[in-house]
Amino acid sequence: MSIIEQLAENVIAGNAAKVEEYTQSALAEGLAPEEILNKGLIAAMDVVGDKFRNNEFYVPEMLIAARAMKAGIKLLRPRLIETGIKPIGRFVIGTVKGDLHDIGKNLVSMMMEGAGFEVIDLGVDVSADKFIAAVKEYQPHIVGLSALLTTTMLNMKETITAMQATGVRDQVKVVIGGAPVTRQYADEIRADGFATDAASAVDLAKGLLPA
Ligand code: B1M
Repeated sequence: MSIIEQLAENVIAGNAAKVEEYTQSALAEGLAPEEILNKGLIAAMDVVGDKFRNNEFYVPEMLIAARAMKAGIKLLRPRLIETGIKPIGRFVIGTVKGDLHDIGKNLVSMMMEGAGFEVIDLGVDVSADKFIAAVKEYQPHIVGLSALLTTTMLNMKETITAMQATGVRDQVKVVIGGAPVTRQYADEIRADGFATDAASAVDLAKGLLPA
């Protein structure tokens, strides 16, 4: 098995220490950081996403794999910046105002990073104003809103309405998700998309990028 294949296997298995080891060996052998990222880390997270969709993996396995992937990304990041590799898109994400749940949001964030997005994670309890300021500052392609409570879900609407009022809504795509969120709600508040889990959030986001 090649180093890259071993790296991918260990991401899928969620073995962060081995992922660090193989990422370092791959760099030491002179492999391009972009190749290590695409054929090792991202390819592995694609497999993880497929396994999740097929019910072979559940949330814990996906979280562990995503953490292992992050261990590799951490080592690659400075080298990727040096080589000037471009992310496939920029994604701002946060849990909406009043809501402190971040496990699902972090999972979406990690899977997006694994798919090659540059991710700006605003954290939890993010007000509409903070989302708007982030759109102005980072000019993302997509903004992701997460909510776990039926009460805070209403702040997704408030955020989109405030984005409209300040004129930034048309600059970005807005996707929403979280346990209480439904397609009907997404349509009602005029979000551009809705995803039930982290793997489908990646597919959704990729499909919303400009051609
Ligand atoms: Co809270 N909580 N909680 N909680 N909590 C729920 C959500 C609840 C359903 C439990 C219950 O009553 N059965 C309930 C909500 C009821 C409702 O509104 N209908 C609830 C409640 C009531 C509360 C408090 C109000 C409790 C209290 O204090 N009285 C309080 C609120 C605090 C606040 O936010 N202001 C509260 C607090 C907490 C803890 C702090 C203790 C903790 C959060 C810790 C943390 O996140 N750091 C917590 C937890 C852990 C839960 C449960 C048990 C688990 C949530 C979770 O992490 N799931 C939850 C019950 C449950 O869901 N079984 C519950 C795992 C995670 C991977 O899934 O977040 O759904 P999930 O994310 C998925 C998808 O939803 C989707 O992808 C993710 C990965 O597949 N997704 C997106 C999520 N965001 C997305 C964004 C996207 C796309 C997809 O695009 C942008």
